[in-house]
Amino acid sequence: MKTIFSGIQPSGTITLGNYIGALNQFVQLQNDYNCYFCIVDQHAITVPQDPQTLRKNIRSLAALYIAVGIDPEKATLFIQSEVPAHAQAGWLMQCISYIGELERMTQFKDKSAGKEAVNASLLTYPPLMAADILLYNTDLVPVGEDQTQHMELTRDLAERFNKRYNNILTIPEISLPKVGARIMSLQEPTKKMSKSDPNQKAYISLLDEPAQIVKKVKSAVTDSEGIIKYDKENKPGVSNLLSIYSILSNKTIPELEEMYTDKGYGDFKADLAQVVVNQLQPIQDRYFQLIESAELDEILDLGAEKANAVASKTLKKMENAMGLGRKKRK
Ligand code: ATP
Ligand code: LTN
Repeated sequence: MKTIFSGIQPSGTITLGNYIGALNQFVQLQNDYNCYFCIVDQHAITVPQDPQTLRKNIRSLAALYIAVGIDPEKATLFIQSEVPAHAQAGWLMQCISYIGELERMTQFKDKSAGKEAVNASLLTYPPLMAADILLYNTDLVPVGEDQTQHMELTRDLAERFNKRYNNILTIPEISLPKVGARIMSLQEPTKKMSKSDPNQKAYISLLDEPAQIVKKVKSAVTDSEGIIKYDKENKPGVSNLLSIYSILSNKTIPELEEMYTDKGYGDFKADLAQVVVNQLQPIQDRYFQLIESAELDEILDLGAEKANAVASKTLKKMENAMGLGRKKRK
């Protein structure tokens, strides 16, 4: 069975974009692959985080993974900082990375732009991501479009390691979702929906209450044409809403266009809001059962244990190949 690894940062409450672009794929994939899903808290601290909020977000993300349908019997769910091999292998990966290639990453350029003091970890974020993936002999990494460049670097680092030391690392492939790889902001539909957007009206979080969802969908930016038609270029707002509607309702976009030929944006948005509320209701119910439960801790303890067993083995192999420490006496 092939292996999948993916991670989400606990940098806020996950959005409908994360759900459609990432989590929803994870739920499908867990049936056919040996899956590792990680809460990458060490990546989250590459930008300032309030410690109490971070703790809350880590637990909340864990509960949401389960609430959307990740089955801990099928997939291994764990917190990155609870498996020490990640930081250790991250260091090894840094030792074979060049500053030049790290400075070329667009995420580094975006996140460091205009800042006076830039954390070194923002630069060394990709070698840690490479370590996450390579520790599990991963074949496939399901992510959204924005992670393509990091994935190319991960493959380069693995190939470099294999050439320089020993052929021990599996070279992973990226897997992009066929639909919904990029859900757009409700307020600026030419920009990606993002959980760290300062404008809360720009995204729907998986934990928004029904009244908030109705309000956010109602105030989503559209256009003055009043026609419900998919046209990404000229009608980015309506097209984004149609994509969300289509993915959540299993109706095709032409079917939806047909359904709303004689109706206006008001009816369309009211129905869409209801579809979102209905989709999120069972997720939220499950979330609130889990969030304070001992069951969640058991899942995460077991996940860390399973991840640790695999990751520490690969780490040992890497250290041996690089000549670190001492050779064990027989
Ligand atoms: P942040 O705002 O903190 O940068 P984010 O919302 O962009 O976070 P990440 O934690 O970086 O989310 O990403 C988690 C996963 O969700 C990744 O695989 C990413 O590619 C995917 N993803 C994020 N935003 C979207 C979106 N708008 N549409 C589709 N997929 C997305
Ligand atoms: N960089 C990713 C999060 C991430 C990740 C990973 C994704 C960290 N390590 C390993 C896949 C595999 C992001 O910002 N979405």
